[in-house]
Order: sequence, then C-alpha cells, then structure tokens
Amino acid sequence: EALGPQEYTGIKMRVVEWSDLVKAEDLEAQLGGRTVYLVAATLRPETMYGQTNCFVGPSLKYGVFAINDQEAFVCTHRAARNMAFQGITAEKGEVKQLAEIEGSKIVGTKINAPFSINPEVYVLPMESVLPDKGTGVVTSVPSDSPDDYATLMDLRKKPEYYHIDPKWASIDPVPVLYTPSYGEMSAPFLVKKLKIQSAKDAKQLAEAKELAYKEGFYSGTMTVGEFKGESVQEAKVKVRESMIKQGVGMAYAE
Ligand code: A2H
Repeated sequence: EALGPQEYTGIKMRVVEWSDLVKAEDLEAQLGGRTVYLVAATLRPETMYGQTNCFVGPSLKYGVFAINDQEAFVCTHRAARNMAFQGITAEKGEVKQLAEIEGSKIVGTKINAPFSINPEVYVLPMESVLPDKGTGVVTSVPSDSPDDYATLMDLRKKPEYYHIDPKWASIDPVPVLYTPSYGEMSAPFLVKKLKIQSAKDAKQLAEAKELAYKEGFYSGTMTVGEFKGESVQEAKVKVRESMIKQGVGMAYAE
C-alpha cells in the first residue's frame, strides 16, 4: 500500500432510478427530500469521460448518509466516517445514516455519471470491490482500467449467472486518451496481450493495472473533453478541479 495518504477524487453519481430490488417508496420516506448520489473514489479523474457503468460489491453493506440538508451519499460506513472528519459533511465528525442497502440490491440502479460521454449508466456487481478502500463504490472506465474491462466482459458473458439485465452492461468502452505503447484503449489491449481470461486472473490484472497506469500517466494524451490534446499529467489536475468547481467531485483522502 501507499506510504502517505492516498488522494482520491470522490465522484458524485446521482441516482436517476433505483433498481426494482430497492423499495424506493420506503427509502424516499427516510431521505427527507435529499438528492441521493452514489459516490465513487478514483485515482484517475481524467478518465471520467469514459465511464460506462459503476460497480458495487454485491455482498457489501452500504449506507445512505446525510451529507447536509440537500444531499445524501451512498457509500460504506467507513467512508462516511472519513468524510465526516474531512469537512465533507455539514457537521464535522458526525455521521447520520438514513438507511442501509445491500450491494446486491443497488445493482440495476440507473445513475448519472458526471463528465461521461454516456451520462446515463447502470450499477453492476464486482466481486473484487474491497470494503476497506475508498467508498466501496467504483466507477467503471473499461478503456483504461483492466479490472473494469475484465469484469465487464465477465458480466456480458454470463448475465444470468450474475443476475443482471444485459442492457445494464451494454455500453462499450469509450476511448478517452492515447498512449504510444497501447493506443487509445489501454485496458482491452493489455488484457489481450497478457492473455487475461477473466476478472479472477488477479496476478496478471495487477500487472496490467500497473502498466496501464504508468503508461497513461507518463505518456498519455487526452483525446476528448475540455483538455483534449493536453498530457494526462496536466489534465488529471485540471479535470479534478473542474469537477470540484461544478459540484460533481470532491477531494477525499484516506
Ligand atoms: B480507479 P488504490 Cl480508469 N475496491 O478509478 C477495489 N478497487 C477500488 C476500490 C475498492 N473499494 N475503490 C476504488 N477502487 C479502484 C478509475 C481507474 C482506476 C482507472 C484506471 C485505474 C484505476 C476507474 N475505475 O485504479 O489501490 C478505483 O479505480 C488503479 C490504480 O487506492 C481507483 O481508481 O491505488 C483505484 O482502484 C484505487 O486504487
């Protein structure tokens, strides 16, 4: 793990329509009129143009937490507590849980992914989501994240097995940046090159993740968005700032 604190960008993904498994009426009654967002933690804000879905751990427990009088966030209790100590909640140090939801029930929820070329995306299950990292919500960018790509391909191969509607996994990876070594789709390129068969190939995926991250960071150029033509290194900071300014992102550390 990293030595110092990890600086993430929290991405606010507004709930557009809850999955059929969530008793939306009962939940609404607990929200006090607040708008609900799934909040994902990412190290690669510059790739958010390429979000195609979002992942939650199907066997993890999530809370709906009051951030202020207008907004509520879906994340792990641990993340909500961290947020409360980072000045993200209205009352410092205080975590107010409005409801609890199992990850498996959030799957199928339609959300709005900020900055994405496909703004309406669905929540899908990912077994490898860790309960003690970030918010427990992972936004999916299959063009640049080998884990996201491998998981999306697994889900597409066996939708019945994963209890998903194929429609939820139907958005294809969207190129957002170019690298000299891997072209404009680093993750699919590396998954093929390292002969990764599924999201269970953890060792090769760790290698692919490392390669994609380094090549993107040091040699990547943006091909879409406000900072098109700029280096990934420059765009990373600027996209983050832009998301924060527009109220769809926040600094989150742990
Ligand atoms: B990244 P680090 Cl395009 N469990 O965001 C598993 N993975 C998690 C997680 C959790 N609880 N919380 C966050 N993550 C993922 C984008 C991305 C990411 C791209 C490429 C690589 C990449 C889109 N998914 O991560 O262990 C999130 O996925 C590889 C570095 O703290 C987050 O950034 O270094 C990253 O792992 C944080 O990983």
